[in-house]
Amino acid sequence: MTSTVRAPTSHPELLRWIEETAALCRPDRIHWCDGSKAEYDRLCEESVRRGSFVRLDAKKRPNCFLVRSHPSDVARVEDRTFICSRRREDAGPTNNWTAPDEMKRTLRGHFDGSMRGRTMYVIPFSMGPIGSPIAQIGVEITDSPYVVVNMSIMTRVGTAVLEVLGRDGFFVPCLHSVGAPLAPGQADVPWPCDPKVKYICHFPETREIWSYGSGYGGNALLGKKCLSLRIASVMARDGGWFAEHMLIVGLEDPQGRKTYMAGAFPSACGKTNLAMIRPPKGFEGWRAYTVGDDIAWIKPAADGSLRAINAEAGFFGVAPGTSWESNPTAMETLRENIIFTNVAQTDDNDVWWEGLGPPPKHALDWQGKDWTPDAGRPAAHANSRFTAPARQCPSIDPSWEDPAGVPISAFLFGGRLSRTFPLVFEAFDWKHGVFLAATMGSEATAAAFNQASIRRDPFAMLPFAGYNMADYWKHWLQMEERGYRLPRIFRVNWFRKDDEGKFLWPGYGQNMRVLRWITERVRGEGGAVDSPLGRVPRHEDLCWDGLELTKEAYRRLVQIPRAGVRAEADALKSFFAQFGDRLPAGMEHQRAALEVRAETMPEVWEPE
Ligand code: SAT
Ligand code: MN
Repeated sequence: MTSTVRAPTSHPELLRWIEETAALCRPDRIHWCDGSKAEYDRLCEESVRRGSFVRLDAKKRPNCFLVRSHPSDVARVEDRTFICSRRREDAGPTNNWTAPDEMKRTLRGHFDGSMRGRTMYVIPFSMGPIGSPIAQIGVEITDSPYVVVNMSIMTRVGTAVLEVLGRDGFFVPCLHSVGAPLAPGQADVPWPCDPKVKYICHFPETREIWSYGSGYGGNALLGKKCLSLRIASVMARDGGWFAEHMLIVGLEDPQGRKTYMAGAFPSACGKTNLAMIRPPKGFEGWRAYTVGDDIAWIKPAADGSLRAINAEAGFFGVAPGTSWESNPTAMETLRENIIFTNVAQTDDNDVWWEGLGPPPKHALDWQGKDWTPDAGRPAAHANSRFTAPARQCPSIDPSWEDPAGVPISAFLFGGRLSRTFPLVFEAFDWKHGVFLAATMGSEATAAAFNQASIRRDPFAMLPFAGYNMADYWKHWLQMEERGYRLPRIFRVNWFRKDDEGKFLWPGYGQNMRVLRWITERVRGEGGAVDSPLGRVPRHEDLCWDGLELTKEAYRRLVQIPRAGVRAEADALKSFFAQFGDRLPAGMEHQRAALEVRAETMPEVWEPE
């Protein structure tokens, strides 16, 4: 039987939902999370005693824990992710769909008794600074202590949220169960989950989330992709704002002028690295500040500017590849108070992952098995993660918790493209920018010359838009008609290669040269020339202090072959066709205009 507790709220709708859910899931206990440090410490300690968490070395990693997931529960499950709108067309061709009533029936069957033998935690949380006009409140019910402590880092949890919610405030109900009930006397496992059945379901019209069977990251921390992107994208469409899969970074020049930009990149394109960029040699007097690395909520302000908040309070970053060379800011952030998931454990009780530095002679791999460098398998899972409080990031922006948000001057969209697409180019106008963002993507395979097929990831939102992608583009296009001071739109590509397959651009901190040009463009200062794809800087338009990059090397970074442009305009035909008559006419106009530019351009376009 569920033992009763005094609820710290008198919100009738919330109380009714808790009661109903407890009756369905039948937990042994209910715990209302207050978000305190004492609660966090106690849950971690209990998890260590149960064998779910490993406490890392107190000197090397103070207050840090390592968690190993079930080997099958290591990433988001897109094929088990559903947008359950009333009408199938509203979910669109890029989402899985099931009718809401039917899905609820199925889910009730799985949630029935799913929390037996466990504690049901109630987590009131705010996405964005508590009380900010851009923030939203959610309440997650979960039977996973791992979820509770991760949510405490990634969001703002606790009593202060309930105070803002009051008696009749709006909240998004987020129901989660790992789907592993315990029979009386049955021993628990370190990472309970349902290895066979998983459902990550969104009900956009009623703004609800139900997640069953997984304990991992984006499947279980429901404030993140589920609320902040899939549900919030629908709320943003309805309310005239943007909920985006974007980092936010602020650049300060030596005169103290600050420019904020928001950027969307598909996974594995260095989003967290860019959010934490450090100015390179030659950029003395410049500073870069981090506002967020994954989710930006952007609303028009009274003065017509677009203002953005980081919806989150922490970083859930990919560990492999993070090092003192690639991202020293992240490395400093990871010193204490971190939850590591699925990385390797060294013999001195610290962590290690591929790309961190020389491998240890011996370690335990992400599944806790003995590992040596000649094991023939990675020590850390490729999707192993760190959960880190944003406030301890050394580059965190002084305004990162400003309830009014920071003003956005530029949008960046990037992918991983070895050919055709220059290092950076600016859209001709807003409509063209929306087209560039809608058609971005990364190479699926680096096949023969100009043949590599591009896996499209519009706005880096393909798995995260909670409604028809074509309607999402329409929403972006319509923003132009409302008279706001809209940011300029840029495409970037750090991944251009030469014919031998070598990267042409050093990347990482050197990307600051591109960001600096963008700050100049938005102030009306930086130079550029028109190309068939957009406005491209010439060699002399970028600052080269501290880096030797010859005019010839630069030429190869930005030149555009006609065959590549033709192939792009052609490939977009079938990409757009899947949206049928939901495709906004403006998108096809842009595609056709690109086709025309391909026909009139030289064999190879170059900036001079
Ligand atoms: O697992 S998360 O969705 O939180 C992270 C990611 O896959 O981008
Ligand atoms: Mn992400």
